[in-house]
Amino acid sequence: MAKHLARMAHLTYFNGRGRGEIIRMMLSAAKIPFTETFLTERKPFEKLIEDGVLPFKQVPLLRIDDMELVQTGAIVRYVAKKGGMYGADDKESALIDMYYEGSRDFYFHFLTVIFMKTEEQVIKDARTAADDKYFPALEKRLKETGTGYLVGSSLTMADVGFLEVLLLCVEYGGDDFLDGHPEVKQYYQRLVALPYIAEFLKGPLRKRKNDEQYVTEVKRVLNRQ
Ligand SMILES: N[C@@H](CCC(=O)N[C@@H](CS)C(=O)NCC(=O)O)C(=O)O
Repeated sequence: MAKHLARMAHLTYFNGRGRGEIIRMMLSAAKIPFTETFLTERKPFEKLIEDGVLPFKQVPLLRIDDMELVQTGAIVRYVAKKGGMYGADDKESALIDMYYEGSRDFYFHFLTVIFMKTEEQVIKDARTAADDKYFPALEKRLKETGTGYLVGSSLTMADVGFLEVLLLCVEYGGDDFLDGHPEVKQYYQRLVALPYIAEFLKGPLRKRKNDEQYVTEVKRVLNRQ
């Protein structure tokens, strides 16, 4: 029992999605068990800074394999490597990075919902970006691979990155958000049906949409008005 717990990862972030959700999704896809600490007050955040575990005074923080990792991209890549989701060689890894980074640009539309933009603005901007850039890119790439995945023939961090955003497109924009893009819709439906993804999505690790309470907590922790 103790040995198992020692190997567990531990995520410190807010009790919401933000930059933490991709880490939760990746840990779940990599089948790495983890526990969480939610920052809801300023003091525990300051304590982490005083303890020297947040070099950039930022979260998320993932404790894993005797390391204290910050920077979402570094964390996601480490988990991807452990979970066999970072390609078979350097070229595949580079392509995975390329699509993953594209998914982050797309995701950025949703990151600040309620903090800086209304849901309506976010849906409108995401719709424009999806039609202009991201859905055509996904369609082209999925045709090229023909495997149902963006790189290679199994799930990688690039797919998890896009899945995170597609979930938000549907959640915020409605079930018909993907209707004009059958390949993207099929891709999305196949990914959400993967057993470990389906389990994550219906379980307690999946965090709720941004709401006023979440925004207030984050601002309190970060000392922002
Ligand atoms: N590049 C970093 C950005 C992390 C970041 O901005 N975290 C926010 C919370 S979502 C934070 O801790 N901000 C505090 C600050 O920048 O002072 C990453 O991707 O992890």
